[in-house]
Amino acid sequence: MHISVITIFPELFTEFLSTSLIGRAVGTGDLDVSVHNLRDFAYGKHQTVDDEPYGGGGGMVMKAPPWIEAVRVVANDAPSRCVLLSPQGRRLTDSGVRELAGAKERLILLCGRYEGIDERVRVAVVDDEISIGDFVLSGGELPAMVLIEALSRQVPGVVGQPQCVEQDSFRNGLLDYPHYTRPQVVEGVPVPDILVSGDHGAIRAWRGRQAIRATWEKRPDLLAQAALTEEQLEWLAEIEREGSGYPPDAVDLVTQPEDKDNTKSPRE
Ligand code: 21W
Repeated sequence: MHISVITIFPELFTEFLSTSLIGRAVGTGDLDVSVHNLRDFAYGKHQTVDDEPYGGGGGMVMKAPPWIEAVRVVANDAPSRCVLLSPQGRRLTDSGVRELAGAKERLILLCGRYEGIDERVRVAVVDDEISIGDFVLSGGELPAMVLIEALSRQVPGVVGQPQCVEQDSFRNGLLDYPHYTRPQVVEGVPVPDILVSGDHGAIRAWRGRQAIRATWEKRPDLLAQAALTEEQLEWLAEIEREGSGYPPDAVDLVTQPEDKDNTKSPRE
């Protein structure tokens, strides 16, 4: 996978790209990320990349010509998909990540700063506009890193064991089951007996049921969307009967306005 980033803060990417999974994938050539300084495509003595907004108002707007020139040079006539990170974009999801990872072309990620980028950039070169969530950041650099990290997990060889990617939450529409490691008792809380039983069938079933329970408690909105097996539906029915009482009915969520932003605490 080939990714090119265009930003006025290329140095923000240096440590990120040399660390951990990403660094290894970049090292083996499974993933190739290049970072370009927008200022190198701005002309004039001061290589200005921003200017005052037409129509007035506060803040500065990023000028169109440096972006358009940068995308032209970086694409270099090869097929490419130009993605603008912006608060106005469609929200990034697991399926969106997989769709982008499957793209044949080079991905060119545009990271804006200031109040935004001249609208003509979008018209001229942008194929996709993506946000990482409904909260305000100061620029597209962190969102680009979020996207690169998510994409890199889809590249063969980046995540050690392929089943880790298969089992990722959201792939099956469920949250993860709880994890435990030594010591066996922490703050008076022991590891569930079943995990030290050596019964791998029982452990697999326990984890499957815990994943349903965790999703029911923390993200009932996901549960309402998930395609559950007969077995999972039975577990869900049991969990609801046992009920610690507090989570909303998963069934209610189908008809009630869902908590799209997951802002409610599990006890509400
Ligand atoms: C944030 C730029 C807010 C402009 C109306 C007029 C990229 C981002 C960004 C930024 C504004 C992403 C306003 C989640 C993000 C990003 C910088 C708008 C106020 N409203 N995903 N003016 N959140 N953010 N300024 O912020 O570039 S992806």
